[in-house]
Amino acid sequence: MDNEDYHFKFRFVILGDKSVGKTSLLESITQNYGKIMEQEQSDELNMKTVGYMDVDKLFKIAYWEIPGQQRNQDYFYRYCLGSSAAIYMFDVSRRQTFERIETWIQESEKCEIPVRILIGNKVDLYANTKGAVSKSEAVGLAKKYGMEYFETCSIGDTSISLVYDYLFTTIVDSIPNPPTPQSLVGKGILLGKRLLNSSKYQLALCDIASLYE
Ligand SMILES: Nc1nc2c(ncn2[C@@H]2O[C@H](COP(=O)(O)OP(=O)(O)OP(=O)(O)O)[C@@H](O)[C@H]2O)c(=O)[nH]1
Ligand SMILES: [Mg+2]
Repeated sequence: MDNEDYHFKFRFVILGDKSVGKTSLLESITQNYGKIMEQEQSDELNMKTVGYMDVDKLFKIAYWEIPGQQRNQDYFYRYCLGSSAAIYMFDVSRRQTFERIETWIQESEKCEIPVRILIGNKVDLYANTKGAVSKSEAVGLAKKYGMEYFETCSIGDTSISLVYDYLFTTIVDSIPNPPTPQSLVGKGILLGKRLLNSSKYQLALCDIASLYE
């Protein structure tokens, strides 16, 4: 597939303190949902792009993880800007990573990322950890920012599928029919050649245009 050969393209950004499990989540999702097309890793950004076929549509989905120790504000802002979804992640067994979540949310606030979720990861360590973050505390924080809350074990259990299904469905359901570039402003969703060049799409656009004649 060439760079533009898709119906829709969008990006997820994964944020949270060091060692909460962001890379593990990214690996888990990209291995299970789609085929890896591009990947690149540096001290400031870990990115993977997958091609994912859902029924008859080809999606190109980019996952950008900002490592927990990344502190360059310019880069941080640039990486978050234009994302369709933000995943804020903490480690339920380390309370300080939960306490820092509001800082991550506030630092990325001006990017106006339309879909945002909170993840409490490493729930497998929950039972053995004194002072672990309870589900009700985390749900309270998520509600404060209008987010859904998910508990995961990002080193591979089925909880990952709930996260993926929620994000994918929420974004895809927000795409109008037919999608025009104007109708997608602020959603971070791009239209690719597979859609733009299809005769069905061209016809749908003509139908809209005829409303204004
Ligand atoms: N027990 C347990 N360990 C986990 C889980 N998820 C990740 N880990 C472990 O936690 C450590 C850190 O995970 P990473 O995915 O590298 O964390 P990160 O958030 O990407 O860290 P930075 O990129 O440094 O900010 C690794 O040793 C993982 O194997 C989990 O759900 N449960
Ligand atoms: Mg990482």
